[in-house]
Amino acid sequence: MIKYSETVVNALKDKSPIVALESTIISHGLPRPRNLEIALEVERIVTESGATSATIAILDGQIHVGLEHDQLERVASDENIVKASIRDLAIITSKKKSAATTVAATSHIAHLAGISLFATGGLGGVHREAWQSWDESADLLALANTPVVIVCAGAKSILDVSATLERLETLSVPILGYKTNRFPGFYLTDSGFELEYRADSAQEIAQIWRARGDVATNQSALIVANPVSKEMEKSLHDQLLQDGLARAKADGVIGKDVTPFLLEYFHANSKGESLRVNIEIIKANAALAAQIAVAMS
Ligand code: PSU
Ligand code: MN
Repeated sequence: MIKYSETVVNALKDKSPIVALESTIISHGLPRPRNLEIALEVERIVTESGATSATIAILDGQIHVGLEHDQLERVASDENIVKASIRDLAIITSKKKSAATTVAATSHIAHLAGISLFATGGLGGVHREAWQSWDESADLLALANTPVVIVCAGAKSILDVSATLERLETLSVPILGYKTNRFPGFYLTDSGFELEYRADSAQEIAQIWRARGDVATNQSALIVANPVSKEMEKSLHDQLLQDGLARAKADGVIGKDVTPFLLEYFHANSKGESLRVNIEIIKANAALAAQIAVAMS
């Protein structure tokens, strides 16, 4: 059911470290044509850090774990590629369509493939005014049900971060700040919320991962929250967020279009700042995920 790239097949055979990477960030989270360059660079960082990269996407109904260059190029350049979450997987494969996978769908497939490390940018979560819209990312439920270590820069700041943290607590999803006790805010180093626990090395994270099995709490994800080192200017961030949310409301943007719309709004209006930060985030997360994968193997 899954088609593995040659390098991923070999890494699985050798039981050597592998890092899964998502594709929605490429197709719906970063502007073309820079997205391809960035995706390649992120894969290179994983390799240089001693692990094998496995970018996950669906092409013509086939689930791919590890993409060849031309396949990655398709994901990056095809304007009609859809964003697929877990509920879409069987529909996309049956209809032989192509799709980029979200955090939820990517972690689901990574787990199916026997890969336990996953690097992304920012998690999905509870949207602002969710009490009216009921808009909660499927990433949350996936995190509760999928045993992968997910390295991210916290939840996207476009979200209701407080509500997202409450939901993660309810869903029993553990969070470790990497060298920090503050929950990162994606574009911002600090979302304004504290984390109870931190880890200061890849070895410590690997040890906590193993300890979960001993107490039978290894059915969920383990979130490693890695803050961006040079954040976006706070006043610019807050202004764009306010304007972007107002624009989304005025334009009637709903459902799975909300997140791509807001990310695109930031990219179009921040004079390159949101892109700079987003690139830094995914590169740093890929490198850290590879270090943890090495420590775990
Ligand atoms: N993080 C990024 N860029 C992105 C996303 C995350 O830096 O584009 C994507 C992920 O695929 C995540 C999705 O799963 O946004 C969340 O979408 P929604 O809020 O519709 O669940
Ligand atoms: Mn949603």
